[in-house]
Amino acid sequence: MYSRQTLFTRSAKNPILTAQDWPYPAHTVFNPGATRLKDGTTLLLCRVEDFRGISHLTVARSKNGVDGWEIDKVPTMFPDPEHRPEELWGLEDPRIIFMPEKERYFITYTAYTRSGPGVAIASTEDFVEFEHGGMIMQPDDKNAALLPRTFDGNYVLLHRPVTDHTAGIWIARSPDLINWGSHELLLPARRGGWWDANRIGLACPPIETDRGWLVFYHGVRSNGAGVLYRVGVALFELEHPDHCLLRGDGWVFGPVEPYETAGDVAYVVFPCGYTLADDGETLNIYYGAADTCIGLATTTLTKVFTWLDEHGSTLVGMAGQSAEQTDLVDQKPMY
Ligand code: BMA
Repeated sequence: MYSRQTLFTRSAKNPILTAQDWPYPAHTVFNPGATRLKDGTTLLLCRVEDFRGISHLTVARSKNGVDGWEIDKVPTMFPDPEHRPEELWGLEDPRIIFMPEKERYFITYTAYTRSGPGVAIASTEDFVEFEHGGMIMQPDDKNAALLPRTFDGNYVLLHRPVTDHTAGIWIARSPDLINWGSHELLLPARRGGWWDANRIGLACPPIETDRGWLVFYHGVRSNGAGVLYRVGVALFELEHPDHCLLRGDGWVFGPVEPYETAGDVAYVVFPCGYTLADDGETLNIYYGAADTCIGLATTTLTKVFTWLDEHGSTLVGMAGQSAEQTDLVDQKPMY
């Protein structure tokens, strides 16, 4: 049995990256997308906030994914509102996936437009040259990632529009990565006093495992002091990613350490990327801490599934369930 306290191990080097490590002036670095390149190098695409308050994205590479980071000397993806008006107020919170059939990495990121945040897409082979695909989801929308393959000829995107004052995770499909439709609510925020009531969003891109797509998501709790961002987990069917198999009840990771509880936005852990080690088991989660620096937390797939089997429910707050079902079931205490 794994408790929330032992499920993840924070790196002894945390925070693994801060603005002080940057080769050029930066206010904060946080919320990185992550991937492993073919040679095993860990690549983080970090959100860097400058002294205007506008964010861009910069690549950091490391052989072991923990230290020895080589950071691009200049911003890697910088807003270019003259050619891409959607990037007026910056680029934020990237998610990276590798699409084998296109042999390219796809990056979905928040483009901060005059009308609010929306989802934009870009692709690359080498994180040097990028092909920009423009906005794929209009404001207010964020926290999007593609699945790395097609289903019945369609690409699949998970994203988080704001609807009727709540925010949940939706699924959309596209034959060409340009036109998106067949929209469905995939995982709603719970209600009432839950840690993930009213506002949730995708954290890392979905992780393909033998048992299905493992989806880490963040839940936002508003309280008198501000907000509290924590991370939960759910599992979706491999061939039918719109079908939720299990949803964890409590959160699995939350702000505890000083660099997570103090900073520009206190009490925030915000993962946008993961890497899987060569053993196919060890899972590294890269996260923004307090909107100020970057942390690394490690677990294994076995630990997460053990936890999910113990704490997961098929009935709490899934799409298609009535309010009565979501409110009344599973009234067991959580430790
Ligand atoms: C969310 C996003 C994240 C940020 C978080 C906490 O809405 O904007 O970029 O880390 O809030 O401030």
